[in-house]
Amino acid sequence: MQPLLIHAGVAMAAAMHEVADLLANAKHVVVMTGAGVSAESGIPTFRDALEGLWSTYSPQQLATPEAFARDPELVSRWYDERRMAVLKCKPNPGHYALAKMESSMSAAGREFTLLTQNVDGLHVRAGSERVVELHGSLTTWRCTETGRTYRDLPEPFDEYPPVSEDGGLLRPGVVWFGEALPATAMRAATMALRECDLYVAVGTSGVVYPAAGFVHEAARSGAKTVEVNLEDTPLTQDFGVTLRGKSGDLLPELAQESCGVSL
Ligand code: BJW
Repeated sequence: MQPLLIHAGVAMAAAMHEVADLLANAKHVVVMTGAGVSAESGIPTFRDALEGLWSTYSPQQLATPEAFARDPELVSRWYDERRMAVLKCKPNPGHYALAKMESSMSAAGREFTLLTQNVDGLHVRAGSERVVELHGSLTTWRCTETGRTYRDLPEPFDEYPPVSEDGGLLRPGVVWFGEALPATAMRAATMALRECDLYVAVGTSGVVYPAAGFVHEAARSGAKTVEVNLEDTPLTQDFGVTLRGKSGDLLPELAQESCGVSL
C-alpha cells in the first residue's frame, strides 16, 4: 500500500469511530437520506442518466408540474415505469441498518427521526417506523380534480395518463420542482431539526432545497453534523465530519459499533 493510501485508511477509521461515538451518545439523532441510499437496491439516483427510451430526457424535464401539464401521457408513463421498478426492488443493508438503529435507540429512550427525500418506500419496507417522506411517494397517486389519494393501483396502469374514479387525471404523489413540500412533513422536519443533537445526511447531493439547507438548521440548533456519501458534495465543507463510501457498507458498520446491532 502507498503511504498516502495508508494515511487515508487511518483517517477513515478514525472518522468512523468518531461518528459511532456520536451515534452512541446522542439524545436525538436525525438522519436525512437521498437517492444514494437506494442505489445499492438497484434504483438509479436522481442525477444518473436515464436509460433506454428515456435517455433523451433529463429528470428535470419530467419532474415538474409544467411537464405534466404539457404532456401528461409521457410523464405518467415515466413515473409508472419507476413505480413498477421500485416494487421489484428490495431494501439493502443501509436501509436495514437505519431501521435497527432506530429500534435500538428507541428501546433505550433516545429519539431517532428519519427524514427522506426518497419516494421509493424502501425505508418503511426495511422496518423504519418514524419516517418523514419529504418528497412524497411513487406508490400513492392523487386525482388532479378532487385531490383524493389512491394506493391500490393497477400494476401497471392500463392507460396513460391514468384517470381516477372521480374522472380527473391521476398524478404521482411526489413533490415536483416548484411545489411545496407536504405541510405535515415540513412541520415534523422543522421540529426534529430544532431538537436534534446529531444530524447525519446520507447519499444526497445536497443541491435540492429545502432539504439541502437542513444541515445549516441543525447546526444552528447546536447539533453535530455528519455527511455520508460516495463523493464530495457542494455542502461537504459545512459538515463537521464526512465519511466517504457506500452507505450499504458504512451504515451497518456504524450500527454495529454504536448500538451493538448486527443485520
Ligand atoms: C451514494 C451512493 C452510495 C450514490 N452510498 N452515497 C433555495 C435555493 C435555491 C433554489 C431553491 C431554494 N428553495 C427552493 C428552491 C427551488 C427548488 C430547488 O431546490 N432547486 C434546486 C435544483 C436549485 N426546490 C423546490 O422547488 C422544492 N419546493 C420548494 O421549495 O417549494 C417552495 C414553495 C413554498 C410554497 C409554495 C410553493 C412552493 C421542491 C423540491 C422537490 C424535489 N423533487 C425531486 C423529484 C421527486 C419526484 C421524483 O422522484 O421524480 O426529488 S427532484 C430530485 O432531487 C428528487 C430527490 O429527492 C431530490 C434530491 O436528490 P438526491 O436524493 O440528493 O439524489 P441525487 O441523485 O442528486 O444524489 C445522489 C447522491 O448519492 C450523490 O451525491 C452520490 O454521490 C451519492 N451516492 N450512491 C452513498 N451507494
